[in-house]
Amino acid sequence: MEESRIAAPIGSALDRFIKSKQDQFAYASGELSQLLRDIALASKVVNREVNKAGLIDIMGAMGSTNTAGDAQQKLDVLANIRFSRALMKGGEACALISEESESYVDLNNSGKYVIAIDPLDGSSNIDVNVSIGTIFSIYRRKSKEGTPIQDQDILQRGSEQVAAGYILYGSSTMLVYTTGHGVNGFTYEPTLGEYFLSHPDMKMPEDGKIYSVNEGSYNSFSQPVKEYIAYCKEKNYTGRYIGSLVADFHRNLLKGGIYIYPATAKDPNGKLRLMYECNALAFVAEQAGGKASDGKNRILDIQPTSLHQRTPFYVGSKKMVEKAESFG
Ligand code: AHM
Ligand code: MG
Repeated sequence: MEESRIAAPIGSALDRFIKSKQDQFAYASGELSQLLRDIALASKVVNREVNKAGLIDIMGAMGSTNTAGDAQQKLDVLANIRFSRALMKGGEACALISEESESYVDLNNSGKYVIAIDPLDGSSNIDVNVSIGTIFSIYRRKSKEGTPIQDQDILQRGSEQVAAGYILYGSSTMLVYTTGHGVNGFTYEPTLGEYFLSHPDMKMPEDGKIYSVNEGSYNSFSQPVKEYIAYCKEKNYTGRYIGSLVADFHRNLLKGGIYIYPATAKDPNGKLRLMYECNALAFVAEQAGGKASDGKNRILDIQPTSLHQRTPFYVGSKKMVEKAESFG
C-alpha cells in the first residue's frame, strides 16, 4: 500500500507527515512539500516573537532591545518579514501577496508557486494577549516558470488553491492545513521545536450552536442578517466572538458554529479580504465538510479583480451557513 493511504498516527512529526503525503500532490516534485516546511519554520520564529511580545517593553526599559530595532517593530510587520524571508530563501515561490504590502512582491522568478498570506491577523488582539493567527494560500503559477509574473498568476480563484491553512497562536500553537485531501491539525511542542499531528482528518460538525459576529455593528447590518441573528437568539445559541478570525474559525471547526462578517454601512463589501483571509479558510472549511459563502455565492468561485478585495464572509458548519443564507 502507498504510504500516503495509511492514516498517519497521532504524534507524527509534521516533516514526516508532509513527506508521507507527497504523492497526493498534483505535481509531486517535492517543492510544495518544501514550501509547507518553509511556512512551518517561519511560523516557529513568529511564535517565538508572539510569545515574548509582552516582554518587549520590559526589554526596552532594560535597554536590552536589539539595536537593529527588530524587537521594537510591530509584530504584524515583523511576521511579514519572517514569512517573506523564509519564502524568498526557499525559492519555490515566485510571488507573494500579503496584507502588509500594497502590491505583490516578486520572489524567485523560476519558482512555481504564488503565496497569499496574512502574516498576523487579529491586529486588535496583538497587544492584549489574545489569540492571533497567520493565514496562507498556495497557488500554482499559470505562466511559464522564468517568465515575468502575470495577472493570471496572481488573481486566481480560491478553487485553484493547491494548499491552504493557518497557524493559531493560542493557548497552544497549532498549524492546520489542507492540500485538498482532508484537513490535518498539528500542535507545536515548544521544547522540541516541532509540530506534531494532534488532529488527524478534521471534520467540522454538520450543524452547531455557536454564532460569531460582531454585534456591535448590528445597526448597520442588513435586514436578513438581523433576522438571522434574531433566529440564533430564539434558538438559544451561544454567542462567541474573539475578533481574531483564525481563533473564531478554529473553535467553530472543532465545535460546530458559524462565523459571519457581513456587509456593514461602513464596509459595504464586508471587512475581510478575499485573497489572504477568506479563500484559505473557505478551502479548509470545505475540506472539513463545512461551507463558505459571501451570503449567496461560494467564496472559492469568486474571481478576484484586485489583491486587497473585500468580501462578506459566512463560514462554518454546513447547515448553519445554509440557514443564514436562506434569510436572503
Ligand atoms: P485585521 O486584518 O486588521 O487583523 O482585521 C481582521 C480581523 C479578523 O481577525 C476579525 O475577525 C475581524 O477583523 C474583527 O473585526 P471587527 O473588530 O470589526 O469585528
Ligand atoms: Mg488580517
